[in-house]
Amino acid sequence: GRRRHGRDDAARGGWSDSRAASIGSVTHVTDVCRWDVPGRVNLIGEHLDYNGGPVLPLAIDRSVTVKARARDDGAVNVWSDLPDASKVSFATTVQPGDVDGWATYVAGTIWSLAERDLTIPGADLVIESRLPSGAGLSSSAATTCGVASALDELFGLGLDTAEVALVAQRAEAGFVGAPVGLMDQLAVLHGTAGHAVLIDTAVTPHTTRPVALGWEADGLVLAVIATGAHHALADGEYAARREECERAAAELGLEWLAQAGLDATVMLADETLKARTRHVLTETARVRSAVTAVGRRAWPQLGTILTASHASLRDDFEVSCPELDVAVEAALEAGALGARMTGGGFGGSAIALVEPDKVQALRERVESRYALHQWSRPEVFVVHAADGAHRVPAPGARLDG
Ligand code: GAF
Repeated sequence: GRRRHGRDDAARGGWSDSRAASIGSVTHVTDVCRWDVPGRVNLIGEHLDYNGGPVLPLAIDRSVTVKARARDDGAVNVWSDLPDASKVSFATTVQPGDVDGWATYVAGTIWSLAERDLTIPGADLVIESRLPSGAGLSSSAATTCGVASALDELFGLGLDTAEVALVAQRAEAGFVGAPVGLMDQLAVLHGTAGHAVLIDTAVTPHTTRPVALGWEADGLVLAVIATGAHHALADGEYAARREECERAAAELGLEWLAQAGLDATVMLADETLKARTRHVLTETARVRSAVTAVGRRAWPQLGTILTASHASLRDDFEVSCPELDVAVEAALEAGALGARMTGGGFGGSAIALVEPDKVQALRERVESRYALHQWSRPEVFVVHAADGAHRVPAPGARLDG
């Protein structure tokens, strides 16, 4: 990978027992380290990362910082600056179900490393977040990738970026219980300032390519509308969508649903599977059109594509909710070129491509529509495409190389 985690290749080797053993004897390269990992918004390509389709997320300029210090007593202590979060402690041999709440993502990452025979000797961790949590901006991927990156550096685990992403994904799937794809992890690891990350999820390992975003030079910004809504059904429904897509692909005799031809919907009898497949196929086409529109700086066209994506997620994939629909409608009424929900759905955030001098009108419009419904006040802010995960020199840290 472009960015090496831990030590150089000579010190790496495979996932061998001998390496696991060397971790037990604490061959760490630093005592203290600090990693900064951004959140993400997905520009387009929703619910495609587990269907072998293309996705186009960007890392944003709001991040999670993970500070880590090595221990050698088999204990992990975690502090966070989240409101009401008190210190959480557990053993490095933590198992699913042992920890709940905000620290699940941290414990899950340590469990996920152990599942790879990388049981750490112990750590003190501090998680500081400038990402609204539960806003669908991937504070979870930022946390899991940040913890994995920091522990990799502390103990010289030799993980490359692709392995960090897999460790983080397994933490969510096997410990937290959300069977997510790899989009969020790859976005927060591979993002670069001013670019989105085009990810091809049809190939293993997924390939990534930066796509330059020129809208700011042309007088536009990307606004986020954090709805504040988080519908409890989200996790069960996410797994249900995955399962429906797998069923549709199996009926069509395909490995990935995104590979289906345009006639696929005709070949499926079940109306629900037809609609899910229609979303996957039209969304796949929209990602390709969006990449072309971005390349040509055809912003009104990009806006139209974003709004069409929302309609498809609302009507065919059925993962939107009233708060997201109203946010999108209000953004369009305020003059946005396009708007859509972003991320898994059932709450979280919407994005809108809009002129900077219309952002305030957009905010007011969304707020007044929300007030009418007696929903809590949404947060509207502009985001810029930012660099992915990176280490920050920590004061007092002994850094090698
Ligand atoms: C969530 C998941 F974590 C991603 O993997 C992706 O499937 C997304 O929902 C939907 O596009 O963010």
